[in-house]
Formats: sequence, structure tokens, C-alpha cells
Amino acid sequence: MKTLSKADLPLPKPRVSDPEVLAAEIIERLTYGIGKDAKVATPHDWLTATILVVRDRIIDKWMESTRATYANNAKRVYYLSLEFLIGRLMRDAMSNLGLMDEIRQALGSLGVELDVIAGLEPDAALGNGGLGRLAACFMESLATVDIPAYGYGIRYVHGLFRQQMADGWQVELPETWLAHGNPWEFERRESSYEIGFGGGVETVNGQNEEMRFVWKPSERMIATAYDTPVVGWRGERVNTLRLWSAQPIDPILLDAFNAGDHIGALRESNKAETLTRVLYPADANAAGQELRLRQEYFFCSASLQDILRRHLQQGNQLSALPDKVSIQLNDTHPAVSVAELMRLLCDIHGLDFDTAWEITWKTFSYTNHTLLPEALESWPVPLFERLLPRHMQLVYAINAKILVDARKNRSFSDTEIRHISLIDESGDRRVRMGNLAFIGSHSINGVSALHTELMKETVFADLHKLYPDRINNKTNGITPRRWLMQCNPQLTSLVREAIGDDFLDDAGKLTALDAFADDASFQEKFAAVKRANKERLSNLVASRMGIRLDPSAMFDIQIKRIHEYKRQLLNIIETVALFDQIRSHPERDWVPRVKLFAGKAAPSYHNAKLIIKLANDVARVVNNDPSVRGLLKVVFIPNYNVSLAEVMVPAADLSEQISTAGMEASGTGNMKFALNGALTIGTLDGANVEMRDHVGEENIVIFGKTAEEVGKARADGYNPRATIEGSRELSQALSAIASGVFSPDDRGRFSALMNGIYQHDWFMVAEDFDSYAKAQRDVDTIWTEPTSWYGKTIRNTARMGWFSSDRTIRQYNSDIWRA
Ligand code: B1H
Repeated sequence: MKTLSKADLPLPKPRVSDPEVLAAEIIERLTYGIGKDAKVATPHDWLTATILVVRDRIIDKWMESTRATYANNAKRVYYLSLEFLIGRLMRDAMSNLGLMDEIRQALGSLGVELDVIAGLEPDAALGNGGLGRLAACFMESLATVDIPAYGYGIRYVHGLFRQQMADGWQVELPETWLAHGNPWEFERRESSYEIGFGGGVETVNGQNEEMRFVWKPSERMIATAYDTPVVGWRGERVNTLRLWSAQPIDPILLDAFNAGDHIGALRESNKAETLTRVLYPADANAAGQELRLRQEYFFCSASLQDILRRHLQQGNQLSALPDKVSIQLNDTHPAVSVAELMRLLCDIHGLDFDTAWEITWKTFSYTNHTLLPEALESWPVPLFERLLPRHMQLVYAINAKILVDARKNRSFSDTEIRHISLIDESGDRRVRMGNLAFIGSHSINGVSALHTELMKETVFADLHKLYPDRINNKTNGITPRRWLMQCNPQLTSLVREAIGDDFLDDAGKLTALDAFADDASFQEKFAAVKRANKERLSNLVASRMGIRLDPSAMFDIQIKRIHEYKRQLLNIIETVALFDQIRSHPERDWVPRVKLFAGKAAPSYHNAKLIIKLANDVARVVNNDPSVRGLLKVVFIPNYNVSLAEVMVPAADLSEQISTAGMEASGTGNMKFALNGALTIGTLDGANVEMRDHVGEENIVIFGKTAEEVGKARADGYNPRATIEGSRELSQALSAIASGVFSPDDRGRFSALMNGIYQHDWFMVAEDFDSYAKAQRDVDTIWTEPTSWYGKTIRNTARMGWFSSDRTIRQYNSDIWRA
């Protein structure tokens, strides 16, 4: 055979996807890829073989997408995030490639059931909650709307902990998603970068006698890339999620080993591997440890080196960076990137400070996800300086430039200057990562209309005054592929029968369903789908927990991280009040309800863990009381994750979105439920406000104080005791819980928790209680009139298309990235 030139190398034959070919390939992979005889293959082997066959179909498109981006020298978008809460990938990939039925048939012909092996795929839980899940939805939408994009993050060996219940208490266990290997990822040894920490900065003279800075780190390690393909809808585009893993420069120090120091020989190696071992389970609470700052810097430095290498390799000038590259910072977690890009441009590529600065802020944009003060990251100056001495210098230099300008040209006051500064001088000196991200970006966005307005008025008021054109809103969204088509195939089919296939490519087209909202036969089918989804959830609860649910009862669901501001406590207290009412008024027509909860608490968040225990204690008492006559059931399902959400969301009749107004930046669970035909009970908080605008106020149940009223009540020194004494139902429920009715084994267990409501009630549980309880009875009334109920819930599905993350991504692109 003669040798071919590179240009003439043949491409592999395009893959065929009829069931017979697929079945043959699955057997091939099982045999030659995994080394297993089909006769003895385990379900896991079948899963891996199937993924490898699906993966082949992705790779063709992946290479095509990458080739085209290189050829066009197109602008690329980089999404930097410490979290990607992906969940399972196989169903997503098959469905987006349009291979679901073919693979099902292929496996069926081999005697393997798709749903069984799909259930074995571990969840990639590299995130805490909404912020991480948003990043995953965005990755899918970026590919769907055909934007050349890369996600950058960390390949944690252990994702978010597994939650187990021990006597109703949360216990955290390590999660091991990589235990069976990960067939989705490709290790890219050739894409490795050196990352430094510590040491000092030396000055040398540059070519033109100018002063140059050279950082000499005392510690170094290697970042190695692992790539996962992300398939867009209909498989038109495949983007890359690139996750970094830390490796030692020398796997073992042989000198030390040979001298008998066996532990010392591995110290470097352990130190590197520790860095990317675990995800911080913080969520809306800054994780303030040194290892976290190391994780942040590690992945930012690797990502920026990679981005610059790609940019230069394409033959671009550094000055063209903002035209060819947009870097979106997902919250402040990657904010150290601003200083790192400055270091790379000045110290490695020799640009002067002012030129580098202009390139930097034009390249970055930043998304803020919370106003909670405890979530705003800041690092003690001594720690920052010890770990990143050169970056500390650059932070001071950036600060000087901004503050001098603010003082000289814009006559800011001392107080305003103090708020704008990158250094918080109010206590021990700290580097403010929010200010660094803001100042280093040309666009700063909030995640719902209300949240964005509050950003301007509160945390960033002074920076907003300095840069009035930078803050903008991008209301969050969810991908309708995972959160409708995949998790609710029956509803998807029903909608297709009614309005055709247009909505599959444009969720906005769901509005055509409005015409069917009052159609009796459509309502009946819609109800039947909901019923089937409730039966599926009931089966899950029966098999995991041994609890029987009645699918004809109203399924009332609150699933999200456990946090005081999200007010699971308000829901539980109202449940206790309802329990009292059902027993005292057996003559009334109570609507049978199942109250479902799921969610994880940060391991160090005492009150959140106590709230989980309370939910379980209340469940035990309520579920075992015969006088309830099956009218109320309470269930806390352990180990909430993406896969569990995919079963719970389609099964909800009522969606609980009841945060203290002004505190939930957006919420995205709220959107998933409404899209799947649930009614929302909620406050005017986050994206709930815009959901009301879209579905219509008659199709959502709103209660409680507004953000403005909450602010005013707090400022006026609101007195919860008076409120509690004014509500019989509330005071009875609180004293029952406080006195140990639900905790006979430890009567004082919840007294401090209840006392917090009497004393300060920061989250306005008491203040909103009556309004919430009344809203719940309004929900009951709607439920008793099925045509009204389904009219409203169908209109929710019809009008939620706007909340597709495709719309969100298009807005980011037209206003910020312009890729
Ligand atoms: C959100 C976080 C968050 N906001 C710190 N902030 C973290 C903060 O590990 N940490 O240190 C982790 C996560 N997460 C959520 O973002 C908001 O609470 C939701 O309202 C919003 O929908 C979501 C996506 O924008």
C-alpha cells in the first residue's frame, strides 16, 4: 500500500443507524471494546457498549462542528463554571440524535431493555443546584442554537454527596460516579498546562528597558483536559465540555522513595490529586477554604492558557481577543480569571498594562446569581497574597486605576470609593471577588428581571453608578429537550397530536396549545398523562421507601436545596396546620393531598439539616394517624438529584415556589414544573414574576409580601410575635412543633428553630403564613373543579415556551457575545 499525505487521509465510513446495524455494533463493542462475551455480559456492560455505539454517531458531528469553527475562524464562547450539574447523558444524546426508537429496538432484539440499562447510568452531579444545572442547560442550548462554545470546569472525582437518611437525619456519603469508568469522556494528555501556586515575584528588565515581572511559584502541578461532547437538538452541532483534572508533575519522587521516605515520595502527587477530588457542597454559601481558592485558580489558569493557545494557533493577534473570544463567568467562582488573563497578557506575552486591561474587560462578562451576603465571595488578603502573589499585585494595580478614575473624573465620595474598591477594608482585609468580576467585565447580568433591578439597588449600587451601561438582565431558562421531551414523553406525544411538531424546534410555538385548554377531550387526555406520571412516581416511592401513595390525590411538591430563604419550613408548618384542621373538622370536604419534599442541605448548615429532620418527623406522625383518613400524606424522598427530578417534575399537580420575596435570584425548578402542567403556588420572587406575566395571573396562585414590602417590614423592625398571636392556626402549629408533638423522643429538638420565628423571623415565615394558608385553600377550590384545574394547567404548558434556555442563550448572544 502506498502512503497517503495528511490531506488525503480517508474519513471513516459514516455510521448507519438502523436497528439491525446498531444491534450488530453493540455486540462488536461488547466483544472487542469491553472484552465481554455477550452470554455473560452484565447490564453494566450492555450500558457501556450502547453508550459507545451512540458515541460514535456523536463523534462524526463533533469533528464536523470543530472543523467548521476552525475553518471560519469564528468567534467562540467560553462558559467558565465551577459547576455543571449534568445528570445522565445517554437518553439526552439518543433523543437529540433521534436514535431513541432504533436503539430501543436494537437492544430489544438482543434481549436487553433500554429503560433498565438507562437506569444504571450514574448521574454526573458536578454541581450543587440551580447554578450548576443552569450551566448544563446552557451547554445543551449553545449546541442547539449553533454557537461554537466550550464549557470549562473541573472533573471532580466525587460530585455532590449522596444523601442518606438515618432516623430522619441527613447523612452524607461520598458519591462515586466514575466507579465504572466514564465512556463519555476523552482524556487529552496533549492538552496539559502547568499551574503554579505560592512563591514570589521577581522583576527583570524587558527588551526596551521596561520593568517586567516574573512569577516564580514554589508549587507546580499539571492540569489535564477531559473532553465530553455535548449534543444539540437534532444533532446539528456538537460542542465540547472540557473538564480539568490535576496531576503531579512527578508522579513519585524516586529519590525520596529510594531513601526510604515512602510517604514523602508521594506527597506532591497526593497534593495535586486532592485538588480536583471533591466538589464543595456549598450552594448559596461561599466555601471559604484555601482548597477552594486553589480549585478556582487551577481551573481558570488552565482554561485561559488553553483559550489563548487556541486563539494564537488560529493566527489571531492578541489585540483581536475580544473579537474572537467571549468568556462568560458563571458567578464569582471563576473571577480570579480577570487577574490571570492580565498576568498572561502582561508577563507571558509582554503587553503593557493598559493594553492588556482593555483586552481583558472587553473579553469577560459576568453573571451574578445571588444577592445573599453570605454567598458573596471574598478572600483574606494574606491568603490571596501567599497563594497568588503576582495576582495580588495585579489586583492592586487594577484597583488603583479604577479608584483614581472614580475619584478624579467622576467625583465619587469616600463612602462610594470604599464600596467600589477591590479590597474590603471594613474588617480583616479581603479581596472582593464580586467587584473584581464586575470591574473586569463589559457586561454584568442578573438572572431574572426582579433580581437584576435589586442588583442595581443593593450590592452593586455604587459600581452601577460608575458604569451605568453594564448591568443587564438575562432571565434564566431550561432546556425543553431534557425537561419536557425526555422526562415527559407522554405529554410530548399528546402535544404533538394536538398542534404538530413545530414546538420541538421552537418552544415558543407551544402557545398553539392554548386553543385546546378548554377542550373537554384534550383535558381528559392531559389528565390521563398526568395520572400516568403520578403512578410512575408512586411506584418509585413504593419501591424505595415502602410508602403507598394514592395517585388520585393532589401531588404537591417542593424540591430544591434546603435553605431557610426557600422556606420549606413555611410549607411544613402549613402542613401541620392542615393536619390539625383535618382532625378537628372531619365534616369538611378536604382535598386529599400528598406533600412531597426532596433536597439536600449543605453539610455544615445546621438549621437546614434540622428542617429535613422536621419534615421526616412530621411525615412519621401524620402518616400513622388514623384520624387523617388518608387525606394527607407527607413524604421526604432521599437523595434528590437530576434523575429523581426527571420523575418528580412530570408528576406534580402543584409546584411550591415560596421563597421570601427578593431572595431567590430566579429559580429554574419553577419553570420545569409549569412547563409540565403543574399549577404554581408562589411568591412574587425571582422568575415567578415573569412566569405570572406569561401564563396570566389567573393561571398561577400568588401570595405573600412583595420584595418591597419585605424590605420595608425589615427596616421598620417588624414584630413577628404580634403576627403569630394574631393567627390561631399559626400559633397552634408553632407550639405543637416547639413542644415536641412531632419529636416525643426529644421534645426540645425544634424549640430553637421555632424560637427563631418568634424572635426575628428574618425570612417572614410568620408574616406570610396566613396569606399562604389561604392560597392553599384557593388551590383546593380550583382542584375540586377539574375543568378549571386543567384549563389552567394546560395554559401553563402552552405559555411556558418563552422560558426555554434557547431563548436565554439567543439573548446572551445578541446582547453580549455576538458570536
Ligand atoms: C444560585 C448560587 C451558588 N445562586 C455559591 N448562587 C455556591 C452560590 O458553592 N458555592 O459557593 C454555589 C451556588 N446558586 C442559584 O442560581 C440561585 O439561588 C437560583 O435562584 C438561580 O435560579 C440559579 C441559577 O441562576
